[in-house]
Amino acid sequence: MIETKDFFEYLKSKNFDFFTGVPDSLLKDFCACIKENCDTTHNIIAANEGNAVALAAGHYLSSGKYGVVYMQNSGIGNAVNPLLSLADEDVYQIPMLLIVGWRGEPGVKDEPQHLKQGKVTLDLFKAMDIETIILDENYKEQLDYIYNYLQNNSKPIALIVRKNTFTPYELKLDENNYELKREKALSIILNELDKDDFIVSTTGKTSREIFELREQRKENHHRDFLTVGSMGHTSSIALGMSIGTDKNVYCIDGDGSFIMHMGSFAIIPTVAKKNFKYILINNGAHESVGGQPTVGFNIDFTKLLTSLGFNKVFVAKNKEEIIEGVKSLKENSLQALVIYTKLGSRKDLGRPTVSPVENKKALMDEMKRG
Ligand SMILES: Cc1ncc(C[n+]2csc(CCOP(=O)(O)OP(=O)(O)O)c2C)c(N)n1
Repeated sequence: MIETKDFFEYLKSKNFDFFTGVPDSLLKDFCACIKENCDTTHNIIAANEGNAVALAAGHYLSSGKYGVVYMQNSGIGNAVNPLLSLADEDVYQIPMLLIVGWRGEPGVKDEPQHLKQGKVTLDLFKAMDIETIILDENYKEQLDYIYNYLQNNSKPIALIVRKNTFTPYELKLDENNYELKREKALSIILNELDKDDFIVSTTGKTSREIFELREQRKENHHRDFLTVGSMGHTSSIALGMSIGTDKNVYCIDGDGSFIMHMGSFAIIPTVAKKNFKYILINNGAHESVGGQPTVGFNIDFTKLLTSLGFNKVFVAKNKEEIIEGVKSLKENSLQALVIYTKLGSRKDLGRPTVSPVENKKALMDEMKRG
């Protein structure tokens, strides 16, 4: 294993002092170390990985310094466009260091949404003509090489990080004082929904908790679409689904996910039918991957969503308000319910035991039944 702080210090000694990216569970300790040792102008938690590449490019333009972009390999897709049409050597030739968590590495057990991404990760970089180095104990020599490479090659280079590479580094969580944890909020929502409602739930622990709550309630999973991957797209999946059915489709989103592809909310009110119901669980953090903060608590969702065309935004901070909020959502207009929750989840939280394809088939059969 690599001592996280030593790695970080060595990076700094090589003049890498601008960090940006989206947190990742596999890079949790490295991200925690950056967060604890950089101010908010030297570590920018970006909305998505493409934004992070663009931020690093901008930083290079003004300072001549190489930015460090951290991401899970799931985020490569978000980054491809600015990597190829901005930083690439055929375009602006902007050097930067990408640090990429390798979920789904072949031969290492992982969840279904990471398998294909893990298998093609090195090939994707190869196709983009970006050199990859797999981080190991010789990290000092590797970083020396990378620094020289960036000086001589004016293009990005990627350091790929395997599972369990970094030693633990504690993140001081930005705790809040809201009353309920996400799982409790979800269980209240499930109590209030009708039997024939559909749910599309977001990436990370929200979907895992909904799965387990259904098990506890001895209910099947046929009306829940668990968006295990494709972070930030839950609202668009729900929108597409709601257009094809008259049943209610409840999107249960997270603040990190909302922010990642916030642009979809400019479109939703222009096309959503009355059966599209939006619930946002706002804990001000990327809780599922270690609790790094988002700007979720800086956003006035009532102003934002009503200005985009939502008829009403209901804010809930306790059980009674959630119950009232779900009742309000059932009205015949485009509404959102924003629930403020505290951090934390069960240590023994499991993962869906139904495969994505089984989930999809059961849901589509249920749709046909109406
Ligand atoms: C494109 C992409 N980037 C990063 C991740 C890693 N990831 C999984 S869940 C998650 C946090 C989601 O935060 P939020 O929507 O606020 O939900 P919370 O975990 O707080 O419930 C992240 C960053 C991912 N799955 N996909």
